[in-house]
Amino acid sequence: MSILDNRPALAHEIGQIAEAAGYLWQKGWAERNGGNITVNITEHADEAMRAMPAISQPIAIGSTLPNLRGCYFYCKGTQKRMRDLARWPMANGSVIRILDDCAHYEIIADEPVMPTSELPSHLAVHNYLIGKGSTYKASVHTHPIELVAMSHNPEFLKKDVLTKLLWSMIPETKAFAPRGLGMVPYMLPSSNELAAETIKAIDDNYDVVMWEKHGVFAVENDVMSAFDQIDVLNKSANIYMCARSMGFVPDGMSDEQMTEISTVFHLPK
Ligand code: 2HA
Ligand code: ZN
Repeated sequence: MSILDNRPALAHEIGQIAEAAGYLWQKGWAERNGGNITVNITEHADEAMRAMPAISQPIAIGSTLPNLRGCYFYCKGTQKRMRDLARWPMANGSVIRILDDCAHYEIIADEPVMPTSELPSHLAVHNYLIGKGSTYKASVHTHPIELVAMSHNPEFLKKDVLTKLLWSMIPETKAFAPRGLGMVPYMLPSSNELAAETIKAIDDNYDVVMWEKHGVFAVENDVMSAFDQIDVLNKSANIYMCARSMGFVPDGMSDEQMTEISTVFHLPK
């Protein structure tokens, strides 16, 4: 018995999460238990699902998130591996229900797998997105090698320096990661401070934010779109590093060429 039985739309959604998890592993961005994925699946919560008994005690979120009342999330499990989640999503993640106090959740399916250590950031961001009336339902945190390497250079941490550099490597990056890369200074993983700074960066009009010397956090309509934004940004980082390792500083597209892309594709920046 699985919550996915007779729920083809939900099963498809979880299948997409599993597929994305496999890509994160294949790309080398998900060592051991690295990274996490949460998706707001409230739209799939039918009456039977809402009536399902909890299979855990109520667990404190660590903050009160008023917009999450009655919401349901699929969450990767803490200490679980992306490469395992790719094959067995319901043994390496679980579905949680936010309780009416908006400060606790309970696990409802399939197994009592405790959610990701980065749950404070993920849930705080979902709370923020709902409050804004956003269509975004998915958040992905991962450790993309080239982007994390670039975050070790203080010059790249200044606002939009890295965004501009990455956009200038290949036209698609600006078209498909059109808000660029926000920056969050180094903070303790899993902390509420990291959650608050992540929201600030997303609110500053970024879909993907860099957690300095750690990884990236992306939000999008669905998990594949979140993955794609990280993928195109990291592709640019890889092109930059390839050029540097061939011994030259890449030219980059000109400001005029990048403005043209924004005009032709009606991009937000
Ligand atoms: O879930 O990546 O940031 C493991 C992590 C924590
Ligand atoms: Zn991490």
